[in-house]
Amino acid sequence: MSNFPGVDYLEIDSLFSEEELMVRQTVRDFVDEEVLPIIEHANREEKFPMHLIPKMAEMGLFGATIKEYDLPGLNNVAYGLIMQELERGDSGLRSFASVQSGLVMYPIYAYGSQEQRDYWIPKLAAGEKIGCFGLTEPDFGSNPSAMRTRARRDGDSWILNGAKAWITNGSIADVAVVWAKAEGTIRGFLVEKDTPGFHTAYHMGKFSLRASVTSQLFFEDCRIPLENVLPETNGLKYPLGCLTQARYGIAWGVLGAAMSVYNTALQYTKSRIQFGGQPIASHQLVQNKLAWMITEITKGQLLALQAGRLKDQGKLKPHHVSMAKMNNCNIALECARVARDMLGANGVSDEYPIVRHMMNLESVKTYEGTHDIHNLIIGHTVTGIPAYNPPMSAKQEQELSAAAEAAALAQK
Ligand code: TGC
Ligand code: FAD
Repeated sequence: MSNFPGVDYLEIDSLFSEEELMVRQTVRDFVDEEVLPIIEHANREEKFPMHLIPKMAEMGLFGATIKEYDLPGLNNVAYGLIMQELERGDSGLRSFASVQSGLVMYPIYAYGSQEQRDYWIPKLAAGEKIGCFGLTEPDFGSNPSAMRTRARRDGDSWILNGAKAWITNGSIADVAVVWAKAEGTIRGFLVEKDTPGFHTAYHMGKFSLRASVTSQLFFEDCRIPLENVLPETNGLKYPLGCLTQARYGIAWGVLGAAMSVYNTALQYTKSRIQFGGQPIASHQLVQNKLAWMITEITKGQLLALQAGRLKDQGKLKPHHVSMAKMNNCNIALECARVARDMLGANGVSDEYPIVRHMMNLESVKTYEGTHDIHNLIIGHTVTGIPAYNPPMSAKQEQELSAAAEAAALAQK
């Protein structure tokens, strides 16, 4: 049974059903028993704990909201609580589950053929097969519409060329859901591990999400059979639709990391004695930090919960998810930074989970749409004016083309 007391300042537990609380407790126990004892080592060694995959699958953590194929068919709040508890362990573990469920099973389930679903969903749910999702490219992250990866039709196949960057699970995946420009539109392709011309490489030297595999994907004349195209995909809204699923899970997940750092800082400051024999928690400045953290976590819980209830009612919009993802990542990272400070030198040691969460959250704030991109999405919604790509002045255009000409001359 978990020792984690939970964080519930405002009786938010009273808003969860018995089933939701039971799911949370099951994953909470799993994280305490199986994840916390090994995670600092995995983080140091830059290794994803592969041995946890069968246990997570057995618990029904992959595709947990799907009702078919004997999957749990949980509601979205229970799904969110799973993400929260996994990320209390480590963002890498939650990332694995997010990608497998939200970015691989979801597009196959929502946009795939019956054959694709029947083949992949049970295997991915059982953890027998691992998936990854390739949207970002070396030159295009926030703006995937400019992607360079191309597919051209050749008889009964498509020929795929290009590269993807920063792909979670890339080098350990059996199947990559790859987004490419395919003769005038964006389509999703299921690229299997041993496809000739498909290679992967680890992103080395990450100081964040070290217990998660991140890779580059390369496609050189990869022949993809027609039956591996996701038939319902036709435009950018299909990959963006997958992001809405995963971003929703992140909005819950990061609360778990925030709870972990808050709880660690609370316990530490109540026992750490400085000046005059009093624990540092007795000082007003320290209490101010704890009060700020628990207030932000509580607001984040309410935001995630309302998003979950709306999702279950079919009313959740992508811009709602942007607010929850953006706010909750931001407050979780700020909680980790404040908690790091409250532990003094011990805050930078992996004897405590704080610095690991802090480094992880730097990535989580960036991936699935950066903090600023989500602000722009909210800004677009409230003003009706998209500000992603403001028009250039004539002077800026001249300067840019002069710089390009100078660079071309320098290369000659
Ligand atoms: P825009 O013209 O706004 O939209 C194109 C079409 O898509 C629709 N749409 C969405 N649909 C579903 N869900 C969403 N979230 C959607 N956002 C937009 C939109 O209605 C439109 O539909 P239609 O019918 O008119 O065609 O597209 P844009 O090119 O102007 O881009 C807007 C912008 C900047 C918001 C978008 O490109 C964006 O979200 N950029 C951020 C990219 C991003 O988040 N990448 C994440 C990569 S995956 C990842 O990080 C995984 S981490 C995994 C882990 O380890 O957990
Ligand atoms: P850029 O888009 O170059 O942005 C750089 C900075 O410019 C940011 O601060 C951004 O907010 C800002 N900026 C950009 N455009 C604007 C604008 N219009 N206005 C104001 N500011 C702007 N991708 C996948 O496809 N699949 C994965 O599985 C995946 N996993 C990842 C795992 C990790 C550990 C990391 C770090 C990333 C992962 N990503 C993945 C990539 C991630 O989605 C991108 O890093 C992210 O979308 C941002 O893109 P970028 O890094 O190219 O930054």
